[in-house]
Amino acid sequence: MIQTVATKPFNDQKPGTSGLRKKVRVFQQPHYAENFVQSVFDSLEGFEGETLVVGGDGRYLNRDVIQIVLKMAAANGFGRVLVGRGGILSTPAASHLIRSSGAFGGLVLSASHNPGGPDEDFGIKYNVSNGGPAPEKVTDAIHARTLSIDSYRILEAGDVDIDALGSTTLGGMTVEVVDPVAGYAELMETLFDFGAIRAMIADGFTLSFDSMSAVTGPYAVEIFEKRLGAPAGTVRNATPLPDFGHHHPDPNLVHARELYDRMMAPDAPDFGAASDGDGDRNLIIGRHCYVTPSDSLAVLAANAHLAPGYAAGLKGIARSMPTSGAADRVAEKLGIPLHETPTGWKFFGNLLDAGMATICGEESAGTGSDHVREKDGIWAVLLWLNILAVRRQSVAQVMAEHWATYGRNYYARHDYEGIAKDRADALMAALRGGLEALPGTTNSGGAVKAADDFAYSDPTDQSVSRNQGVRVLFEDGSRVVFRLSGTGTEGATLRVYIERYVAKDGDLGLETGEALAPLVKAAQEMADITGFTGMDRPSVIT
Ligand code: VG1
Ligand code: CO
Repeated sequence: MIQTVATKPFNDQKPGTSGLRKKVRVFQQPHYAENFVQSVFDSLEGFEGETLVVGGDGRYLNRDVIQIVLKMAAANGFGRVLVGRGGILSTPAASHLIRSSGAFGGLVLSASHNPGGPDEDFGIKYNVSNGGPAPEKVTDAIHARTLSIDSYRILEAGDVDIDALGSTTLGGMTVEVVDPVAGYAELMETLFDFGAIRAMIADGFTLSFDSMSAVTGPYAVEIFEKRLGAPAGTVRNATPLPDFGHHHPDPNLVHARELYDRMMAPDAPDFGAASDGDGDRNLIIGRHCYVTPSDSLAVLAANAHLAPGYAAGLKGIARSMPTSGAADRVAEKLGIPLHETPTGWKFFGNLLDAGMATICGEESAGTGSDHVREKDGIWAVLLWLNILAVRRQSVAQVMAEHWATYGRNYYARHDYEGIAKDRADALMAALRGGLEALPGTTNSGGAVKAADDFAYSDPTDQSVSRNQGVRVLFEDGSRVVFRLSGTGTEGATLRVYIERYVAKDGDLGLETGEALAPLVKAAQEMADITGFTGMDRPSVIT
């Protein structure tokens, strides 16, 4: 029986950079998840009888919210729901499943790189029929609906068994429990030369992949160990756990420290990588050679043609504004357009749909292509492996040649976490207020050439997104960018992105901290970070 349940709006359900993310305890309030799911459905038109995809990264609350979604989808008139077995679907696999099944859309349950568990984070994100995160006009409509909602519809029924493959019915709707890995692994085989990678591994090439007890475990074991022949144990922390084994599933130099240390050890494997909670991010570390995500994007774009799926070349490259300009130089050399978008994958969807870009990336360890409409961690690892298998070089050699060709963009991101929200807002307001006066002045970073608050006009639908981050550009091409995170669930996080370009005949072998020190100082001077936050150093440097 379909129940209509009376409810009241929650005033904190505005989707952020990537869906709605809150503490688990917030989601556990009566009606909280239901309100949001109903608000999503209420913002859509024409899904009667259509297919919805549901799955998540296995974190705490995943199974409970899946049952809610199934019963609400049935009560709202969907014809079919595809759910990953055990409630598991990595974000890129969900994107692929939406596309390959012709679904109307999907709900991805994840708080991505945020920790999981009863005291940690949960999230819900709606993806549209192209497989990508809902664009801003949809998330704005969802938010508006959360503020006026007064009831939701849910089927009164027992829980569906989501651990056994196959079909059942729920009210008038079909529920199909699908293998979360198979379709995705097959897609990967169409893009990359698995034979060449397998031969490289058989020849003694060694790799280590850290799934961080998050969603990529089953995908990585199937692909790297079973299909590519890497020895058992190549994939570490391979079982998705509801609390990620108390780890923070963010593949950066702080939280993937174990991998970093292994890759810097004398007996390091040839190649190391890690992914995040929901499998859309990637960290690449070669033997004794860390690769910044911005450089990784540039290298992948420059070499993508070596993989079968990209042999015809790229149509364009897109990167988020704070991502370094390393990819710009590759686009220039290839003679293809470079698009600069705001932070968040939702801005790449239109460019990919329009065939204006093939490869996209963000400095936050996200890279992907037009094979799906999300960033894709395992995809990036496979493209790296395919490139190494063809070039028969180490990661360090590939990087050295890349910089010798294009120059080097020294790059780091400094995060100041857990700032009181009003202090963070005051810092940004002061910075914005001083922008006009900056050009023509000189500080520790050098002479300021230009300063603005980034606004993006989507070339496909002319929609405009403003206030996407403050950028300060220096005469020598260096850059400092400031923005507040849109994925956190506690206080505010200030992100400061620092970049310095050194041409190919310059000093390419500096230590990053040393190369960027004057710009770090300039960031302090311009934003008075210590004055506003009381912090004299960042909490995380990546
Ligand atoms: C962060 C990253 C951004 C990324 C987003 C979602 O957003 O900076 O590049 O797209 O997380 O990634 P923010 O607003 O906190 O800076 V994921 O892997 O959490 O879906
Ligand atoms: Co993620």
